[in-house]
Order: sequence, then C-alpha cells, then structure tokens
Amino acid sequence: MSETAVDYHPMWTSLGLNLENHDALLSILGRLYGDTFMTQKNRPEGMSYFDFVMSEVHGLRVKELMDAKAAGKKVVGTYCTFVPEELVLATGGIMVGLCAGADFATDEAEKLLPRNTCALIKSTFGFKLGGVCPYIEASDLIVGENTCDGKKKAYETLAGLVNEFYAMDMPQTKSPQGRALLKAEYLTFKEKMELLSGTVITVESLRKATAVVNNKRRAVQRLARLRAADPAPVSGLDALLINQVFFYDDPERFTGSVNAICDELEKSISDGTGVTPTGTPRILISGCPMAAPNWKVPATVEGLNAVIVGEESCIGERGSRGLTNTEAITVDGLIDHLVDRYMEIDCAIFTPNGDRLDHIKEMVNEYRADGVLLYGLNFCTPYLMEGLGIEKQLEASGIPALRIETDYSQEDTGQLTTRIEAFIERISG
Ligand code: BJ8
Repeated sequence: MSETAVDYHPMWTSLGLNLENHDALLSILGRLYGDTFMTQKNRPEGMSYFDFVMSEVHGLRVKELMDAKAAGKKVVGTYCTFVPEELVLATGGIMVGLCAGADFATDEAEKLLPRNTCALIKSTFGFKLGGVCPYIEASDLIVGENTCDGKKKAYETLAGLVNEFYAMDMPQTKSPQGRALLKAEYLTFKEKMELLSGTVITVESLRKATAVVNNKRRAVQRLARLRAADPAPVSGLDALLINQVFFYDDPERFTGSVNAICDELEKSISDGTGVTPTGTPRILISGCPMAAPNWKVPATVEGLNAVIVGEESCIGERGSRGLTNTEAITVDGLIDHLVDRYMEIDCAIFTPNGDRLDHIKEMVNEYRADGVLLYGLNFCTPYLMEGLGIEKQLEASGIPALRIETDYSQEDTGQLTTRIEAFIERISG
C-alpha cells in the first residue's frame, strides 16, 4: 500500500485508473498501515511476508494478475465468501476479493446509492467511481451474489459500471430448497466459468482445486487455534491482516506463508512468549466482515491493551471454517460436497440463523475469550438486527457482550474508545 521502487504507473494507466486519486490513496494507506501495524510490539517475524504483500497489493500482485491474463487465464472478482473459489481455480482462473474497507469518492457513490447504505457497499462503489481499484479493472468477470438487499440492489447499478457482471442467486434459508438453489447456482456458475475460460472442469481439476482451497483454509484454521494460547502469540490486527490477504494472494503461496508463521507461533507458545502479557483481556469480534484497510475497531481494542483472539466474520472464521470432502467420482458429486461445505456458512442473511450463536459460543470457549464485541456497520440490517438477539443471549449465558455500530469514518473514534474501554474494564474484573 505504499509507493514502491518499481514504477507501476504504466500498468495502472493501462488499467484505466485515475492516477491522481490512486497516488493519493496509496499515500494515505501507506501512512495508515505504518501507524497501525508497524508500531506494534513483539510482532512475529513471519509477518514480514504479509507486510510485503500489503506493500505490493496494488503493485506486484496486480502485475501477477496481468501476467496471468496475458497467458490466457481469467481473473474473477467477488464480494462474498459464498462464491466458490474452487470452481474458478478448476478452470485455471484466479479469484480475488473486491470488498473495500475505506471511504473513497463517497460523494460520487452517493449519487448512485442512498446515503443510508452500509460503508462496505459505498466503499466498493467509491473505489470503482474514483478509479482506484486495480482489482476491479483487472477482473474479466465480476460476480455479485443476492445476499442482503443492499448488495443485490447495488449490483443492479454496478452491472452497468463494469466490463462483465454475473449475478448469483443465494438461498435465504438452510432448508432442502435452499440447498437445491445453491446447488443449481453452483452448476450454472460452473458453466459460466467454463464458457469464460474455454476450459471444461473435470473431476481431476475440481478435486485438485478443492484440495488447494482446503489447504488454504487448513492453514488459517491452524492459525486460529494457536490464538487460544495465553499469552496470545499474535495480535488480532495481524491475524485480521492475514485473513484479509487470504482474498488477494496466490492461494498456494499464501498457505505456505501462513504455515510458516504458525511454526514460529508454535515455538513462541512453547517458550511461553507472546505479543501481550499473560492475562491480557481477550476479545472475540463477531459481525460484519472487515475488508482491508478497515482496521479501525481492532486498532482501538488493541490500543486499549486488550487482545483480539478470534473473528466470527467472513473475513475470519465464518468464511474459512470447514473443509470440503474431495471424495467423489463425478464433478456433480464434488459440487455436492462444495454445496455441503458452503451451506455451513452462517451469514446473517439466513433466517433463522441460530447456528451463528452456537458458533460464537464455541469460539468463546475455544479461544478463551472474556467477552464478545458485536460489530455492525451502520445500515447493515441483517447483522444489526441479529446482533440485538445475540447480545441478549450471550449475556444470559454469562458471556459479556458489547454491541457497536459504526462505519469507516474516524468521527466516532472517541465515543468508540470510551465504550470499548468501559467494556474491557468490565471483562477484566
Ligand atoms: S456471506 S456476511 S460476505 S453477504 S455489511 S453488504 S450484509 S449491509 S457483507 Fe457478507 Fe457474503 Fe454474508 Fe459473508 Fe450487506 Fe451488511 Fe453491508 Fe454486508
């Protein structure tokens, strides 16, 4: 996210980025990254890989995508953990996440969206309209999913702004009908990917792609389990960063880098060392996804000498838990396994969504959290509504919970700090 030695301006120009806006964004993000991440104490050495990825997130990684495109591969941009990367990889393609986590060109976005739209959707539009997202421009296909009302209506407008847009319908219940809908959508998406890439998906290619994604998930699951240690071996900010990089990096390289840092963390756990003192208040975050560079709340929590030990979030464990069975002798059988795995994601767009509460409680137990911070973006009806009930039920089970509603601006930082500080005091008692 910083200016780099290699001059990528010609590449950004070829992608049609607005160079003035883009340079301004990179310079702001470079400073934010330095202030947020590089000031942390006792960081694991393995984080240097993720620092490098972030420093080159608009540079080297985009160049890799462009090189892959020149070699005939397709790049698919997505906004939701329900879009199966396995089907993209099985055609030789590359999938990247497009959700954006910073305010940009909000005035422009608000010409196309109601003001009371969540920051995540507004930011996605702002990045497109401001001409600052190389990933949107590098994508041969952009996949939107009919999840929340905000997204599905915004996609109708986004479809007119990008090269090729593809809408995927989504179930709203975990019923047999819901499962059948997801299966039908995955079969149609498979056909779309085959058409786009000119490659037919075979049992072998899908099994291999599924194994690659399973390995990536295994690695972040391993990282998650290590965070159960006290003292915590890695900060919540760094763990969130790794979960954010999950959506950009080459999957196999990412897996290797996460496993390398896990080796390091295992050693520090066995040495009894960590990033914070033993007994530091431990918080689980649960709610809306935090897309890069949305680090506001974790930075606030950890700036108050607490540590985040897990994210019940799509950029976190909700998105990465579970593995897909690779034992099947037909493509259809493998897609059935994919559907089984993805139907486990307990997004708040499902009704009812009781599994989410169970999962939060499991995570509290497993990672020895002292309390749960329920994180909702302003105007996100699914998570804000669900958060009310979850807060009551957690408290009734003796698990302290704090519900916060915020956006990407810094305007409420003072108020958030006061509330989070009081919560930390409460759970430390
Ligand atoms: S599976 S959480 S990635 S939909 S914050 S845009 S819900 S109004 S992001 Fe999500 Fe897929 Fe679900 Fe996960 Fe709408 Fe809320 Fe905005 Fe949100």
